Amino acid sequence: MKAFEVNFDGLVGPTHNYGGLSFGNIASESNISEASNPREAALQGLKKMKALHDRGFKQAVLPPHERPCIQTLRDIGFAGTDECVLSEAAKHNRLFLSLASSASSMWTANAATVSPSADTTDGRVHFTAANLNDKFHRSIEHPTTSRILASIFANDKHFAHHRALPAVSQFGDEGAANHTRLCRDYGSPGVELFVYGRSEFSANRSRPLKYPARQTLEASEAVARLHGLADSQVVYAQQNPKVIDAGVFHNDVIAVGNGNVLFYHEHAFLHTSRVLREIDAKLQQTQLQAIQVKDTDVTVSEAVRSYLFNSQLLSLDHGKMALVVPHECLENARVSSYLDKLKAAENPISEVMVFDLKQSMKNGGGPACLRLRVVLTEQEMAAVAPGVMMSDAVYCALVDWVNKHYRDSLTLEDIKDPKLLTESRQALDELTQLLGLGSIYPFQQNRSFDYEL
Ligand code: SUG
Repeated sequence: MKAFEVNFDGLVGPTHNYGGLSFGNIASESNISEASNPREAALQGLKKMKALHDRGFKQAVLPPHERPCIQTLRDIGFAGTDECVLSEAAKHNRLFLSLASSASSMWTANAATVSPSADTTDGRVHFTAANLNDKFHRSIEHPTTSRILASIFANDKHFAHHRALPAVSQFGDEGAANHTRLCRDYGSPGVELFVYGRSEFSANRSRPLKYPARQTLEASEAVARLHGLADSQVVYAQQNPKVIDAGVFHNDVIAVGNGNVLFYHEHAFLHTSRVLREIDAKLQQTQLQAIQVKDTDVTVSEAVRSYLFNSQLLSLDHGKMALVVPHECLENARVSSYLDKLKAAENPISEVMVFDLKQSMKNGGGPACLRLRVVLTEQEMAAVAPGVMMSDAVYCALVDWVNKHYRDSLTLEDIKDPKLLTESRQALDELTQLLGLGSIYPFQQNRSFDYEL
């Protein structure tokens, strides 16, 4: 069956800001409280989507979440009108306001884990929203994520939605940031590689010492079970605890896969040769092409600063691939010269595409973080809500919408202002109409949603 990879990029929200909330994510911690530019952030993301759409890649958009999330502040005891909740929370502890206001839903690689229909026992595309349990500001995303995914992929015949895993650290799940699919072509059964940082219930005690390992083996196994993946199609690999301690908070900061290619740093995994052998043995009708980057070419710290591996690896014609990297990769001479070498060498990567995503990078999110990959057949694609698919018209409408509603400078002080809440809600309400999504935000129904599938 012919299938395509569709990249669903997160649209940056009108309250994009730098909260410094992600311990273990060096960029997030370093840019705390710096003024952000939400308009520029959204336009940078849209420019990448449009450029990839223009090149013939299938591109779609996921809407941002409402921030500040008033419901979160109500959940921790602030009451009264929305304006009251906002000002009381800010007065009590600015951190609460910051936690309820993070830009983090824009990194849709963390929205969910997705298994294509070619891999699942019931022949449907399976989605499990990520509980993002390691960080409070991210743990509040999954109810809205689930509503958004359910409204875009609203067809039981083709799509199965699972609620997020239990909200405890033992089942910490970071979604597609720790999951890669390798295959001969998108429509044939693939191998799903789940990368975890620690195990809670097994005898394996290796884990990082400084920073948290967000993804557990138990969460990865639970997602594979929910999606109906056969053992013969799944590989579990442990992230090297030392790289987590060096700032690799998600596996997609140190490795990326596409088709039969795995592009990774030599220190990315524990027991690397065993992992590669298992992937290769489980791949059907093709062989794994492993492209290993040596520490002597690019160190882990250079990889973390440049986000070389937080790239999108996209299939071109004739088995070739393009690597979509952030501009930071050109700013580091060694990474830049490695990329020249990579293009010239004997391997499928023949092109490097560079994008300016600085507003996202300052929070630790590169090109790969900004997109959720969904492999779909033609029939499945026809069942997707059409308004979210990128087109020239959708791009123009979204750019106009951003220019109309977004500010060009924002700090936490501005987020306290109830005027911004009203402004953002107006913008998001208009957006759901523009994308044809119906009511996905609590404020649109004037009540809080209790999430139910
Ligand atoms: O979870 N940053 C995100 C970045 C996510 C990147 N995604 C992937 N690697 N797939 C995180 O650490 C920072 C928000 C703040 O500090 O305001 C933040 O949540």
